[in-house]
Amino acid sequence: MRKKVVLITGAVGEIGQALVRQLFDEGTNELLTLDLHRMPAGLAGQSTHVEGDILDQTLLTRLVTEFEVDTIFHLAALLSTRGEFAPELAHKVNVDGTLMLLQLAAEQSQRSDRSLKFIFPSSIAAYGMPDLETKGRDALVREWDWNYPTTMYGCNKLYCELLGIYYSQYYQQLAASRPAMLDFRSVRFPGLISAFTVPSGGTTDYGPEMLHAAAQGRPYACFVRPDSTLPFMAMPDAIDSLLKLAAAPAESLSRRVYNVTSFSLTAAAFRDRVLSAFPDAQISFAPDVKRQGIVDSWPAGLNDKAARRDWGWRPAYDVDRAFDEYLLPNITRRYQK
Ligand code: NAD
Ligand code: AKB
Repeated sequence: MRKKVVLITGAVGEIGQALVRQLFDEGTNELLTLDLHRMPAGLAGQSTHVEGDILDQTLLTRLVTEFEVDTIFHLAALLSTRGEFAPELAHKVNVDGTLMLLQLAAEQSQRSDRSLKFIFPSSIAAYGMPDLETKGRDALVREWDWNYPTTMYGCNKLYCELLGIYYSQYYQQLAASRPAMLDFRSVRFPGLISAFTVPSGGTTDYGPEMLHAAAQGRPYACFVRPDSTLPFMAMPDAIDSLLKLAAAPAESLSRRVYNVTSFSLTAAAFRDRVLSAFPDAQISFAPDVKRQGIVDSWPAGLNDKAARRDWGWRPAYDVDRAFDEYLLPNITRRYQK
């Protein structure tokens, strides 16, 4: 008999590491993880880890022959800044990789006659605000507003959301009889901030980078203007939202893609919070016109009413709690060691 598992792709990344830790701590020990890289020492042994590429069809086929996949958290991706330097590669990993996994999940659902859950983290990158005036005026965008991304990554996310809906609702729609379809669910995340890992390749990275640099006593030149505003969320809330959405009864869901957010703040307010904890930190602003353009196209805040109503989403960490109880104490301890 095949072993039943939860599959996490991109498991060595920031969200992946936090998700593996959380699921393992909750006692979900049947975890199958896949990433280009090996698991860091602290997480080794918490999952069956496979070092490999999600674009490797032979590998994916072997995995579903060996394991009965119950739920997929598909995290593997190239993020927004990296995607602008390698747009075709980003498309391959972000779109082709997702398509392959969706097809495989759809086939598994049909074979076992049971809806396999496919959880997909989308992003504020799926939005594209036309100008700063509109961004200032429309401070809480809804899921269907401004779906005009300006990055390859944002285009990939928006299209993959649609592919997920297609595979859940319309795949093989002309066939005589249609067995179980996969159950695709997605959250659109703001910028995430972890106390335990440092991001790379994203455009919201200036927030966490500023914080981690200050805690290490390193100077930091922020690549956006002080007035740049984006929504953010502490990593424990991001993990909570993925698990809550995965656990929600299907009949309570009125959509397949949900905004989730916690707090919005300017880069200057971010710096002030960092300075209040690390008064000697050297933080300057040296905006990079191109990355600034991406940040300006992303909304200042998200309307997450649908997630709150349908599956009880509520962030546990508002801005004060995120900094005072999660980020600052853990980051300080991390670099004191
Ligand atoms: P990350 O860059 O830290 O992790 C991504 C992981 O995917 C890396 O470990 C990388 O090795 C792996 N990966 C890349 N290409 C791969 C391939 N071809 N095969 C196998 N593994 C591959 O990113 P993250 O912050 O952990 O993000 C995880 C997911 O959440 C991504 O889909 C990202 O788009 C999404 N997301 C993240 C944020 C954020 O602020 N961190 C916000 C919105 C959405
Ligand atoms: C990025 O900046 O690319 C990510 C995201 C918001 O999706 N952090």
